[in-house]
Amino acid sequence: MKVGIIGFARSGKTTVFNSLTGARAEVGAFGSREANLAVLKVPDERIDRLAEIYTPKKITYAEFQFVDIAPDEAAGEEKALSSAALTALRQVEALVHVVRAFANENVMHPLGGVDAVRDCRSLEEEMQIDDLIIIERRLERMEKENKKDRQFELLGQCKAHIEAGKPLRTLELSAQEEKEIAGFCFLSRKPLLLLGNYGDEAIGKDDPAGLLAYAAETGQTLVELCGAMEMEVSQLPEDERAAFREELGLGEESRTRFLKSAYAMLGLISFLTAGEPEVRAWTIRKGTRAQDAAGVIHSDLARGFIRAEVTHYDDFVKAGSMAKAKEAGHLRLEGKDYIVQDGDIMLIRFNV
Ligand SMILES: Nc1nc2c(ncn2[C@@H]2O[C@H](COP(=O)(O)OP(=O)(O)O)[C@@H](O)[C@H]2O)c(=O)[nH]1
Ligand SMILES: [Mg+2]
Repeated sequence: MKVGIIGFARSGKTTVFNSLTGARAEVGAFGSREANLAVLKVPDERIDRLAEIYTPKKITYAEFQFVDIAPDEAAGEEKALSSAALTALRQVEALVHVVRAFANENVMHPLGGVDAVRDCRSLEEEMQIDDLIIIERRLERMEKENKKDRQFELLGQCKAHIEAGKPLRTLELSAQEEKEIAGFCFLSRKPLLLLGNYGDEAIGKDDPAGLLAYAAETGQTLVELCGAMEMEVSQLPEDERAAFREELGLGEESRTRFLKSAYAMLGLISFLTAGEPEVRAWTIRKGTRAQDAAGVIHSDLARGFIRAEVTHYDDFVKAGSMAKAKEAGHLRLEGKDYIVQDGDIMLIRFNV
């Protein structure tokens, strides 16, 4: 899962990037030209337990890849997204908007004062305008070529939706229609998670920046955290973190809260594979067929799919071993249309 971190200059994008991934990218950086890239391994007790049982050569957790796009000085700061950023973001599967909600006189906000809800609306507008430009350009060309097919109609529908002030992610489309516009990689159609970046003065207060109300009104998901403090804690030795969190009143680890919200919002689940060579978690969307899940492991497995041998993790752990789970009748043979469930341990039989 590839996630792009977006937001206005100095909203704390790099700070949040560091606190979620444990990276040490330069904060307050202006001269950096390179995007920051890091991977967040998804903690998973099931993988830990399977690794104890199988003692595999390799253990692989599910991963979120984060990209914190480099600021573009030439582009100015009134906009959150430069044209270079807009292009880079087309490749990501989901967006995290880091919204500044902290006060700090030494850190200037590009739009003047701190106003978290205004920032949310402005950034939505930027993405929608960019999508609209792409749509209008295409529609114009189609008109010229007199190509008024289904896509023409569909793009017209997208245009009307944006002109009504709404992001494309709230437009209901059939799976077929979704496929037809996928190639445009519309930014306002990508799942977006709001990440409120609060100062320590916000701890214990109820919705100090109005973001919770905004998220409720727009049907979005909000994760609240104190970026600067989280980043400090994330850079402490692991065994000291819990005590500091407690002392600072930070609550549950921000990574865990972020991941829970992200999985729920994106409709993600994990299936597992286990053996001597590797114990591994694979991330898929809810509702994925066994054959498509096999394709996440390797395209050969999807192409030559015969069947999946499936044991649910809970049954496996209760039984104690795969042999015992099988004896107890917990090993199922499933065909290509089986809908994979969270925690399924899968062995794909294939032939190419
Ligand atoms: N007080 C406070 N300052 C923060 C917080 N998050 C970021 N900052 C400061 O804001 C400035 C910009 O942060 P940075 O992460 O580089 O923002 P970016 O431009 O969005 O990547 C830095 O000076 C940070 O120390 C926060 O939660 N509280
Ligand atoms: Mg930065």
